[in-house]
Amino acid sequence: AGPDMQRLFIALAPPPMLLPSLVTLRDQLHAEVGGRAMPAANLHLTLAFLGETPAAQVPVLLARLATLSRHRAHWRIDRVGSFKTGSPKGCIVWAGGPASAGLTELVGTLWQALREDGMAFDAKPFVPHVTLLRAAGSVARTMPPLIWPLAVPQLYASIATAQGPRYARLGDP
Ligand code: 2AM
Repeated sequence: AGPDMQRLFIALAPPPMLLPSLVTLRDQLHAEVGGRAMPAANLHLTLAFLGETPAAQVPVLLARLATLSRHRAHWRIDRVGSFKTGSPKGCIVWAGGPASAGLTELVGTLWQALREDGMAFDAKPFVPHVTLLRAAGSVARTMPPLIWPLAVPQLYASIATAQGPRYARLGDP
């Protein structure tokens, strides 16, 4: 990291209508399995993780994202689960569900655009999830579905603060 590098990722912010449901779910899970609750402003669905990236690439990324068309598709959150992190502190607890055809297409288009622009990103298979807790216990169950209308992906920078990372949306008016 350096002053000319930024920790970047591309994500969808939750539709405002879904945010209260996600926060309620987060709080229920927090009461069950503990850990650190993600602040509501940090909730997102990551589509591509770029990591430390030269700040000079930010305008290129914003211009590229502006060319992506709005998808008329949806994604369905129908379960909660957890990932082991390898740290002894516990799991990441998330809400998610299988990628819909529309979400798979959106991610495919985005990854192809990033490759055409020569952007480096983490190309591990896409597992759509919204992280709700960190350093928590494990959980796995289905839940009443939440329908998430897909929108245009946004560029985020992860900014370290004393209270933990804050995710800033770049290019917002
Ligand atoms: P996570 O919530 O499951 O940790 C910012 O760190 C966002 O990028 C988070 O949504 C994080 O997922 C995601 N991400 C994907 N790949 C990552 C990686 N290799 N390192 C860190 N975060 C990654």
